[in-house]
Amino acid sequence: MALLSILCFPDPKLHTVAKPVLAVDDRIQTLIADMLETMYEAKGVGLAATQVDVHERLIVIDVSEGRDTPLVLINPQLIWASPETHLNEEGCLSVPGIYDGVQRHDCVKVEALDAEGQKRLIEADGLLAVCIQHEMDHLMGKVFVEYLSPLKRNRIKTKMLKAQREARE
Ligand code: K1U
Ligand code: ZN
Repeated sequence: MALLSILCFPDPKLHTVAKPVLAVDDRIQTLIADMLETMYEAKGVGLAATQVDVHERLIVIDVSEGRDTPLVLINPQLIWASPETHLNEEGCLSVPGIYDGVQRHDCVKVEALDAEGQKRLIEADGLLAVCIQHEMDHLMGKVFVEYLSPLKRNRIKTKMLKAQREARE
């Protein structure tokens, strides 16, 4: 297994729209293992392939207390979203240290392939529903800060660029 580098906002590669996974083969199994290791090491609850510069529709999630219940979604399709929404505090491993409120559907139903290539229906609420919506946005090239006002987004962009410049010095 290997730790992967996570792209940081405002890297333009985060805006790439991911293509479907064509086959759940050894390459994808290795990518799943590496993404899970990277997500656990970064203490995240989710990670989209986009964030590790792989532009294919693959997400890993683990919202369990014990950090021992990984969920793998390949080629996820949103098939239903509740009309009820809530403002949820979100973070992002690609925008470290920034947390803000995003309006999300309370419940979602998603169809996807699992790590074995089997079709599954996932019915989610709570943090899992929020995380699935956040990760599916990544696959569409959308970062959560794009839901914030232009003023907030620009402040975050300036802060991130400064932190990246200082880290290089
Ligand atoms: O996609 C990512 O960057 C991972 C992201 C997923 C996410 C968390 C919370 C709401 C929406 C999406 C994170 O893991 S952020 C950091 C985190 O560990 C966390 C944040 C809030 C609650 C629980 C964990
Ligand atoms: Zn994110």
